[in-house]
Amino acid sequence: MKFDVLTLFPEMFQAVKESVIGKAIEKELIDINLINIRDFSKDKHKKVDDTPYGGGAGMVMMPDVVYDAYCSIKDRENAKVIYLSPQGKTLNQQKVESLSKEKHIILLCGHYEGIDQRVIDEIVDEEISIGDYVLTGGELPAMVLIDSVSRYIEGVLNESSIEEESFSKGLLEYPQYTRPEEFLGRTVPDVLKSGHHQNIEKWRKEQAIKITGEKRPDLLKKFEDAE
Ligand code: 4FV
Repeated sequence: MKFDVLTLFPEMFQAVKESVIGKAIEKELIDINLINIRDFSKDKHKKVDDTPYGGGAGMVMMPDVVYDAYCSIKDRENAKVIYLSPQGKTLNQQKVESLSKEKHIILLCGHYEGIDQRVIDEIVDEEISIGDYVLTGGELPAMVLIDSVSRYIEGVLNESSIEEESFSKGLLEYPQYTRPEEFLGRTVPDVLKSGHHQNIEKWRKEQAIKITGEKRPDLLKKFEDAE
């Protein structure tokens, strides 16, 4: 999986190059290529934004600078171009799983009040939001997408952990425990120490349904409707 990222703050992406994703990059299972949009400003002051037509607060990213940065990406035609914005469909596990089947994704990160609509209309295939709140830029949403999608790439995680994890079955995760056996007077549920795998499986499913019902009844309804 190849990610090309169009951003004004490439240094922010160091965060996504740690731990599991970092190892996946080393193993060349995923490739993250960062393109600094400011490098494509023809202005001597490297200007990338300007005041909005029609007035109003804030600045807007200029279409030509963004477009030139986009045109620097080889084989961009076969890539899926995603603009991270509050106007997009909200990212969820199903969307993550379907994106993980793409070979090449280009992520466009906005800043300020956003990007001139004309370049969005010209190059963007899909808008995705990570939630109904306003951030200072699209970089964090882009990293959320890279992290969540990369976990589905063959070899990034061991198979079982993907199958097992929450949301992939539509339910929240069951509670987890590890040593020490006693902590602040709190113990581990006996069934988990029983070695009886069917009983453990049964307890975990019951817990996942109970917790989903308590914390996300909307998800439980979807799960039961799908059952
Ligand atoms: C956002 C979100 C988000 C809006 C203006 C960047 C900011 C600024 N992106 N999910 N929520 N973007 O708030 O994806 O340009």
